[in-house]
Amino acid sequence: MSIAAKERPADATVDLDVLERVERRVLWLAMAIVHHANRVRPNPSGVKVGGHQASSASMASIMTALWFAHLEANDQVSVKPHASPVLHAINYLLGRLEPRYLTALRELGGLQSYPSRTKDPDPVDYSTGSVGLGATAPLWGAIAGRIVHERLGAQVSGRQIALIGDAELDEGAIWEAVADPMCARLGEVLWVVDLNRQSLDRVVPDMAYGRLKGMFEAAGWQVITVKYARHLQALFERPGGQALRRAPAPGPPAGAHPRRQVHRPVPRRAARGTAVRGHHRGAGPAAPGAGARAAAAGPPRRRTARPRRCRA
Ligand SMILES: Cc1ncc(C[n+]2csc(CCOP(=O)(O)OP(=O)(O)O)c2C)c(N)n1
Ligand SMILES: [Mg+2]
Repeated sequence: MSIAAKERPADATVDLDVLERVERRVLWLAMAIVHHANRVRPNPSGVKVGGHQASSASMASIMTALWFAHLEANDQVSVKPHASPVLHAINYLLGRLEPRYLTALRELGGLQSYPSRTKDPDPVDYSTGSVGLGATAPLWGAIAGRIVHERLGAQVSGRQIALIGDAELDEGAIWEAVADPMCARLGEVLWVVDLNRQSLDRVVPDMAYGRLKGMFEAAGWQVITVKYARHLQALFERPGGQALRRAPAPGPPAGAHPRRQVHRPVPRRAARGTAVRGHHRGAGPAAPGAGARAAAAGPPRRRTARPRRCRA
C-alpha cells in the first residue's frame, strides 16, 4: 500500500534529495529496531532474539523508493521475510505504527519476525514468513484479480509486487510458478530480487546470476539488471572512471557480483516503450497491465511521476 497516492497529482515530481533523507531515516530505524531487540531490551532468559540488519540494509533504498515515490493505493507488495524491520520503519514514518512497537520486535504481542497480515499491528499486504510464498502470492493475487474482473465485471486495479531474497530462489515452488505460461503473461506483476548474497547467516557462495537470469528469460519473463547507482555512474564519467567500471566488484568471486534484478512477466499484450535504465537506488514498479512501462531506474535529479492506467 502506498502513501497518500490518491492525493498525489499525476505530474508530481520526485525530489531525490528528499527521498535520500527519508531513506536514511528508514535505514536508521530498521537498524535500531533490530539493535534494540538484541542489545537494549532486557533479556532475562538469555535466549537469542535475532533479526537481520544486513538483510534490511540491502532493501532500504528499494523500499523507500517504492513507498514514498512509486506505489499507488491499490498496489500490493509482499516483503521478503528479513526486511520486515524496513516495512515497520516505513509504516511508523507514515503514521501507521505506534512508536511503542519500535522496541518490540520479536516480543510477545510485538512486531513479528517476518511480515504477518494477522499478527503484526501495522498494514502488511502478504504474510511471507515461509520463504518462497512471498514470491508467488502476488502472482495468485494477480490471477484472482483477473478472475474477479472477467467473471464479475468488477474494476480491479493495482500492481502486484514481490520483494524477494536471493536465497528464496532456492524454493522449488518459485520455479513451478515461473514455468507456468499463465504467469509469464501477468503484466501487473513485478518481482524485485535482492541479490545481496546473504542467506540467513551465511554468504551465498555462488550467486549464479547468469543462470538465474537465463531461467527467467527462458520462461518468458523480462529481466532487468539494476546494479550501479548515480554516485558510481558519476564517477565513471570522471577522468579514469572507465577503469573503475572495468574493475571487478569488491567482495564476491568473479561471476558472482551482487546485483539487484527485476523480473517481470512479459505483459499480455506487446510491451510498448519498455526502456529501462539500470539504477541501484530504486527499482520502480512496472505499470499495470499491458502497457508496460519502464521501471523507475536511473532517474534524473527530478523526475516526473507518470500516471498509470489501472486495469485488472
Ligand atoms: C520454507 C522455509 N524454509 C526455510 C526458512 C528459513 N529461512 C528464513 S529466511 C531464509 C533465507 C534468507 O535469505 P534471503 O531470502 O536471501 O534473504 P536475506 O537474508 O538476504 O534478506 C531462510 C532459508 C523459512 N523461513 N521458510
Ligand atoms: Mg539474500
